[in-house]
Amino acid sequence: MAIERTFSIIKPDATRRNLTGAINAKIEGAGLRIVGQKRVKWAKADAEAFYAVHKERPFFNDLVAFMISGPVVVQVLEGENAVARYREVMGATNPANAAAGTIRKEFAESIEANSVHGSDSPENAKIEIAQVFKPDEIVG
Ligand code: RTP
Ligand code: MG
Repeated sequence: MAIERTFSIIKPDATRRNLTGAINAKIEGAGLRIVGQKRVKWAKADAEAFYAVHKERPFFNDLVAFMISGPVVVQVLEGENAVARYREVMGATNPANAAAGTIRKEFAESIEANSVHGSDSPENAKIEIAQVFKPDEIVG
């Protein structure tokens, strides 16, 4: 099995409640290595660019407002099958549907304020990582 990378965001609802460490413990406990990490405050243009794929969705404006409401922690995670593995660790988008033990089941407040983002494919992971990290900010 090839070592893969995925892109993660710890969202403003989680940084506000001081959950960065608890979420990182879940990530590391699942065998994923945090090979890049920085805490940033996104500008509106950053959030709009990142979520451009959702531009036509009814929740787009609310989502952008939420993502700039506080700091986020952006991360690169590395491990076997990292993209799918992290999606499992995160749980379903809506915490009401998330499995026991997942980040969203334990920590998410709502379908929007759902604590974390994770890339949905290896191709998108590469694009998202390149959007947010310089190569020398990732140390594998
Ligand atoms: P993510 O991209 O953040 O990992 O989450 P996801 O794939 O599970 O969800 P996606 O469908 O890509 O939606 C992106 C984010 O938009 C917010 N959302 N709000 N109000 C709503 O109905 C709604 N639906 C989605 C969530 O923050 C979701 O993670
Ligand atoms: Mg998504």
